[in-house]
Amino acid sequence: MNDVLYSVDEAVATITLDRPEAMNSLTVRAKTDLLEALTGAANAYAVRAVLLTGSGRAFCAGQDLNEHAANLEAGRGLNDTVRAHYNPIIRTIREMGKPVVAAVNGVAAGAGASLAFACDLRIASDKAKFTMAFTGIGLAPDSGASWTLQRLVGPARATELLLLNEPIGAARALELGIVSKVVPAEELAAEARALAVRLAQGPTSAYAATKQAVAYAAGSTLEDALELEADLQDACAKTGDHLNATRAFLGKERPVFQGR
Ligand code: T3D
Repeated sequence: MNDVLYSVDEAVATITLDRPEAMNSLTVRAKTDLLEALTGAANAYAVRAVLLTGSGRAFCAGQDLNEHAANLEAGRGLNDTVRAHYNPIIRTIREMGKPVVAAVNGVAAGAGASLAFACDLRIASDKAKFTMAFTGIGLAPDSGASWTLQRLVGPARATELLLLNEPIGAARALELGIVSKVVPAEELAAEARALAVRLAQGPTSAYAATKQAVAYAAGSTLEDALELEADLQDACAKTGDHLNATRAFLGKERPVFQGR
């Protein structure tokens, strides 16, 4: 991988977008690397949580507009990058049975904002900024922003943010519920890592079931959601983590989760 750093420690896979000179904007190579890293983390038994962040002063400025312009000028349009690259990246984040934390260290624009929205939790530096960017260059939302943002802030606010494309600072993002915590820039790496490690030490199967239940319920009837919850709960009840945690509770001990 050239444009993404990948490391695993304490069962946390840290994925860092690493094109700081271009604000971690996404070329085909960067998107291919990111998908490879996410797929590797999703499939690795030893990984129980994922931390996604950016090098330098940006989280991710979205599509690399130099590459994009070259495609337009050559008559290739978007060169199918939405279906070929962005969609699989977002699906991999949403569907992996492990929590994904975004440490938003700076600006998150366009598909870069969408990437953050797709994660399960977002913690931001006080220097972070979200800008939808799409309409700024005459495009509509992609990489799941039309789906994720309205689930974070509601349809009216999501429409406003996407149409008006006004930058939102970290404090406003916290008010709106786009991020769950804002910390001083110099504390972000440690805070986000502590959160990811905490999740990596948790009941991984129960977290996977929680992600699945919430995603399904967002588009289902109550009846269907109840049915899936019952199935998922049956599966969780069969895990060693559930048995051990129940015993630990009754023994007034702290549970130790093995992730299965
Ligand atoms: O194929 C497809 O396009 C379909 C998919 C689309 C998905 C999308 O993501 S569409 C949205 C694409 N992104 C944008 O429109 C964001 C463009 N960038 C900005 O609006 C601003 O640069 C930022 C708000 C991100 C940051 O502003 P600021 O003032 O902090 O920095 P800056 O001076 O504007 O940028 C610093 C450098 O990064 C600059 O390069 P230079 O002059 O130092 O050589 C700038 O050109 C470069 N940069 C920033 N964003 C991009 C970029 N280079 C390439 N692509 C970018 N997206």
